[in-house]
Amino acid sequence: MNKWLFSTNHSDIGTLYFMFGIWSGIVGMMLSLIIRLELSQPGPLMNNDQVYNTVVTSHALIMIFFMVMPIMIGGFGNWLLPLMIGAPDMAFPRLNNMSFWLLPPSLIMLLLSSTIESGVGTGWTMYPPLSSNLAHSSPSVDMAIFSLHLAGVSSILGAINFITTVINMRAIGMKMDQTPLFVWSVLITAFLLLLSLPVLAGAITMLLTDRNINTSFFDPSGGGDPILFQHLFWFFGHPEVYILILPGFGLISHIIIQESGKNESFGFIGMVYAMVSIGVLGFVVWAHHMFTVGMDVDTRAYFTSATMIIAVPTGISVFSWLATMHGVYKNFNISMLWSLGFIFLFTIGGLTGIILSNSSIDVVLHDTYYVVAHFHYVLSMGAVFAILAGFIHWYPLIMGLTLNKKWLKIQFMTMFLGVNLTFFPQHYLGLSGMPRRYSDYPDLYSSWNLISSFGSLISTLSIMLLMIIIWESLISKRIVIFSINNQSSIEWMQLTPPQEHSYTELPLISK
Ligand code: HAS
Ligand code: CU
Repeated sequence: MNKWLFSTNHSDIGTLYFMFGIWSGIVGMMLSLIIRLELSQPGPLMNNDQVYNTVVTSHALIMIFFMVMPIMIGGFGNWLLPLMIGAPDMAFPRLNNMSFWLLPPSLIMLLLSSTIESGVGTGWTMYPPLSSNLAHSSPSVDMAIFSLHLAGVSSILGAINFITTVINMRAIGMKMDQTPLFVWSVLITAFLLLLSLPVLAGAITMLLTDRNINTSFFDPSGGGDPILFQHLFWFFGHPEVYILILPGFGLISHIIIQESGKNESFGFIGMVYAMVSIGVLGFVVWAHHMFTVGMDVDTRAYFTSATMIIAVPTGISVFSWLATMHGVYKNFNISMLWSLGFIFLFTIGGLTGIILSNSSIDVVLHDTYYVVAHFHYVLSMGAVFAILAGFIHWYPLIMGLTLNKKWLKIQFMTMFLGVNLTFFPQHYLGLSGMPRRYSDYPDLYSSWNLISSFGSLISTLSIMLLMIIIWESLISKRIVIFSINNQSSIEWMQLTPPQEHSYTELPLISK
């Protein structure tokens, strides 16, 4: 008990983050099933639009703040970053413990917010006036705000910890241009967190005071402006989407380098500059989420152009991954399959992003399912594929056990099929005008919605298969031992323990 509650050890805290993220991921997945069930055919299912919107809001917030961020930054960051820079632990181990333990109360508050009247039906963007006290009069929105405060404090403290660790605790002689790409990606992500989260905290605190103590930051009748909230939110919100993907870039780079048998990425420095540019540019494009608020034409032209420029560094990353793979003709293993899936599907999501960045097109597509398709290609198939690639790739390091390869291949195939069936039709729904955050639709949209819901069932079954694969590995106890080869990459070989009790005695050389 004390080992986990008071842990100051980076890998134990990383394990806590993993377990927390996986648990939240299951909750988020169940919420998504409720959404797809409601939308599987026209007509009402739960017959309550406020509750439907609450489900949508919780799904988004849980997936973003309690699944992707804890697993990528908290889980992989804590496990891998100190190992990769040769540090004994994080710079502030007790702060690390606090970062993690702020999350469970935050998640509990978010879940409890749904039990007050009919919950937070605002969408994860929480725009006033919908989130103000007239449209949401119960304390549920206040609960969600406090939940985000806690999650924000947790992330800011984590970011301070990662930045300090990378700057001060690298092995002697390790210059920044010798620091691995995953470490770079987490460092850049930490800066994005540090600069963007306080703005979100400010915005939701202003919303809190508007709701409770009669300020009018976002209320025109008191001289305020609801558009101000959108600016503040998206000044956080757009960097946030790169926070969700950049650590994934780092994970994918490492997997591709290692599985291609190379020593380093094609264009290492280019990759670093690309990730830094994505991070910097990410702060000056936020209004592409607000093209419909009535902007003048020059502002629209600026935000369209600035947004499109991000395709350049992102393209540099994509082509560097492909170039790193060049010349490798061997059977692809499972983590490589996930990486290839990542590159292909993330690129599709990126290209629809470029389409949306055109302000005149976005006026038509904004708040339709086209946007939903775009961000699920970069998130459900970008961020989640990177997580699964990393999880399968480093599972032997983290658990000391191996997974069943044949089942993993089946699981990849079903997941690939499932997510594409779910989200590709949503492009068509969006292009023909189906709005997001609605619980019902005209018969016209039936077929694609049915296919989409069917796809979500396949993905869910695929994730359940992954849980069975993990369970199988835990009970079969196929132990691995590690050795460092002459190119200083870690290799492992598999041992089947002769007796049940002997497995814990084996030392893991690599740690
Ligand atoms: Fe996005 C909305 C534009 C990347 C996530 N995005 C969202 C939302 C989320 C999200 C969650 O401009 C919805 C938020 C909400 O709830 O309302 N996005 C972009 C652009 C990129 C981009 C230009 N998004 C991401 C990533 C995400 C993410 C990464 C998370 C992981 N996004 C938008 C816009 C909206 C938007 C609009 C608002 C829509 C609306 O109306 O609400 C870029 O970073 C993508 C760059 C990547 C590529 C692929 C690889 C590049 C190659 C180089 C060659 C390509 C070229 C382009 C030269 C481009 C291979 C040529 C163009 C062709 C069409 C062929
Ligand atoms: Cu954006």
